[in-house]
Amino acid sequence: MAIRYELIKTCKQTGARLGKVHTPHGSFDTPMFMPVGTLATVKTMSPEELEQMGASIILSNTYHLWLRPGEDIVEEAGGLHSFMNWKGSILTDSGGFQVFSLSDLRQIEEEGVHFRNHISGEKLFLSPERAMHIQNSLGADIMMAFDECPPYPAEYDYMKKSVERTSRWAERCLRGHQKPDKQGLFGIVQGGEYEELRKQSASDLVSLDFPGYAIGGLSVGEPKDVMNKVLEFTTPLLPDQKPRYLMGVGSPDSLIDGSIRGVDMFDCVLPTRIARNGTCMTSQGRLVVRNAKYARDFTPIDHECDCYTCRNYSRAYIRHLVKANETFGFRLTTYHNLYFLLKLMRQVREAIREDRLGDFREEFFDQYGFNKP
Ligand code: PRF
Ligand code: ZN
Repeated sequence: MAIRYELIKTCKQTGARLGKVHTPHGSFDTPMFMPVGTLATVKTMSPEELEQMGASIILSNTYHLWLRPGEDIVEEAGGLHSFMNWKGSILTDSGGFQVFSLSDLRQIEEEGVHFRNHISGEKLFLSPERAMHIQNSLGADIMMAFDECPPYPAEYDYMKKSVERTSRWAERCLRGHQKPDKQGLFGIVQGGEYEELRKQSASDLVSLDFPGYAIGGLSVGEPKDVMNKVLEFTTPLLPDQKPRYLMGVGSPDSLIDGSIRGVDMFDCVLPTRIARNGTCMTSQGRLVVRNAKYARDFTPIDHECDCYTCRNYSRAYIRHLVKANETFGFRLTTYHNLYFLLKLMRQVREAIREDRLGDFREEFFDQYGFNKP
């Protein structure tokens, strides 16, 4: 088995899990946030910088690397780790979600999905077998099953058909996976907001015995309380001894609320994407550094932060760089945002260890401004 999960303890105050995931490229502590490196790079960051800020696992995308440069080139380089010079763990998403969110003219059939390349317009086809073949070539430590992530809201009858197809696809993924000793394949629970369908999906996938499980189909436009409810009834359906990954979620409040509901892994483009338009996450809430009020503000982005950016540069300087479209400005905001979330997860783990994640949540939400009316 390529992936092993070690449950260290649960928080007495909240039930959140402290654990460790062991992969062929090292171990990482959970709950953990995974920076997103869609095209085999976490935009503007070097692997050394990622390592220095405390990242131990990053995410990349089957769909994008298949289209360019092509998985055969990555394989010829010796796999994604050596291609991009990242020594830590890597997880690749299967392409399912990206096909649904990026391409037009898609047509879903039992066999797979027909769609058009979002760059060239060329006609393409992705199936469970192809997604496995590509991910085996990329060689990430964790690969994801090929699933359908329906939009929110979706009718119960459509969702039921979709969940059943996703379960059949999951079985095909397991059969198509060529390197189970080197790469762990996670199943993805779907079912939207419907408890019955989440139950069906989880029970189908758990019976297939994946080394880990993801919860998909959330953060697709539903209100936060819906996401929290779905997590509350979904995580107890998953085995205690396997890691759980909530896909595409990375706002600070959701990282805490997901951890409280038993989630171990998260990823999101949010910190890196907003950094590139000059928005920073801080202990006092979001800060838009482009704002005129920072023109003569020579204090750091976040006075509570000890990252490279905050130790060395001012809001005024970063504002100037970002407004002038200088690459270094985007590097500084990206570094800070990723550091902020990785540090938040360290604090979450520490709070679980000390059985006080509920108290930590209250303090953090008060400061960040989530508790304001
Ligand atoms: N499925 C896959 N990738 C995903 C999702 C999903 O449901 C989501 C949903 N937020 C993000 N990324 N395969
Ligand atoms: Zn900082």
